[in-house]
Amino acid sequence: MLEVLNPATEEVVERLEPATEEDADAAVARARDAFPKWRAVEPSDRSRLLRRLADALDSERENLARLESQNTGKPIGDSRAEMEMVAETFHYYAGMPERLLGDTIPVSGGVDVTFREPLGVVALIVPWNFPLTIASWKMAPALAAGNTLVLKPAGLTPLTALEFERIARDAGIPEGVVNVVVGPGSQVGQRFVEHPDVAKVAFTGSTAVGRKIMEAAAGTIKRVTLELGGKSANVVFADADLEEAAGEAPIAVFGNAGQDCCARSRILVERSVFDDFLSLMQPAVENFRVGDPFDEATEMGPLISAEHRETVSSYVPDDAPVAIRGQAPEGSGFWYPPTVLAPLNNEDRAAREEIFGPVVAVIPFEDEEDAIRQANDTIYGLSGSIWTRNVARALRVARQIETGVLSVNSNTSVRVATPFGGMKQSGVGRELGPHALEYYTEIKNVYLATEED
Ligand code: TAP
Repeated sequence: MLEVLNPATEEVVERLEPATEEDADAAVARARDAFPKWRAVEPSDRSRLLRRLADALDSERENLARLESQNTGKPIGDSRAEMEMVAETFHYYAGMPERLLGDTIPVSGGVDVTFREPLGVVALIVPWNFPLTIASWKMAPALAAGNTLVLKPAGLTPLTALEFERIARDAGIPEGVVNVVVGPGSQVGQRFVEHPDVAKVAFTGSTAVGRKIMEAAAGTIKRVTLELGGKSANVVFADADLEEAAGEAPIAVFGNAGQDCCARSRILVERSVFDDFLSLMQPAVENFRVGDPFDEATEMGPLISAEHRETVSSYVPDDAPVAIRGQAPEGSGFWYPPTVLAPLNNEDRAAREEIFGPVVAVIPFEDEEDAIRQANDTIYGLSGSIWTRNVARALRVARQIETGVLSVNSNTSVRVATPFGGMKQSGVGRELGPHALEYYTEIKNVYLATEED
């Protein structure tokens, strides 16, 4: 029996029978049967159904947010913002079925046109850190393009995905189009990746599992998109608004208790302002409000599990240079305090590996060239920030940092209308914006001869 916990209290909130490989096969069969009917739904009708689903998600936002906070321990304010994004994502892609445009290409002797065809059954495998949000980034474009889907949430956080399946059914999405299967990744997830009737796998999770998925998908030449780990740099130049950069830096890495692929977990600071930056950051870290996810003032909840807390702690051995430490509750719950390690070297383990917890490495740099070199000295390339008042430098540096998304004088990474995804070992493909549709469709070229023989 799968016991679903509340990580803030360690209480069991739900017991579920985990699915088996046979259940995975049955879900793929339902999705395969539903595919010809779903792709044949007129684009305007598919739009209408997705809009109805988006409206239903809007009206269930509070219910979903409370469930997400209970299952992940994230602050209720964060969950509300996430559920707003889930509904917005469906509203955005509801407009897409009638906008899947093709080309007309000038050729001799006839007419040449392209179509964007759906792929078929797509398997979506998602992690526990933003359970329904990341699932929505995959489900909405997949459905808008005419695919049917099987969704495997993480075993630790299946509750909002199951609720989503009910909401989709009630909103009139036809039987078999959306299939949620809760079971272990090594069985259910693996089965989806190898299944001959699955056309594509869209995965978000660790780089280690991403590698396995890419390998296993080779057997059936499946399309694969991967959103993987990160070790993003927050680059602070001496000419930045230091107070703002230092005040914002904690939320950029302690938000979601650091369990965020976009966490700015390396702060690179120009050496001439290194000490000033740390002094300015200190009160923001010490006052970071860690505690009850249902207290409206809370900024950070617990980690997801006891096992994960062990992993995070291993990056802060007794002799680690802890420069600043925040507060965390004691007693039940998988708590860990916000922790700043400084000064660190970019070669140190805590600066190289994705910790996925509230631990940040602060590293000095000498000049622009050194900042770019250190920012790029990682296997990852997902997100990052640049803090400077010099616009020309901001653009120059942004073009040279090897990441899929970057922000200047801001910590944001994700918007519904803009492409999101990683370079290097942070992944393959893009989610969100119109770009995501490229990854849920295949281009078909049709030539029609018009000249008489
Ligand atoms: P993983 O351990 O990689 O798990 C992700 C999902 O894959 C879970 O549903 C898991 O199932 C499943 N899975 C595990 N082994 C599998 C296999 N052999 N075949 C198919 N599926 C398998 O990641 P996590 O610990 O949940 O999440 C943290 C990681 O996700 C971090 O590295 C983080 O950076 C990354 N992440 C990346 C992004 C983006 S957008 N780049 C966003 C969020 C998170 P079970 O857990 O149920 O067994």
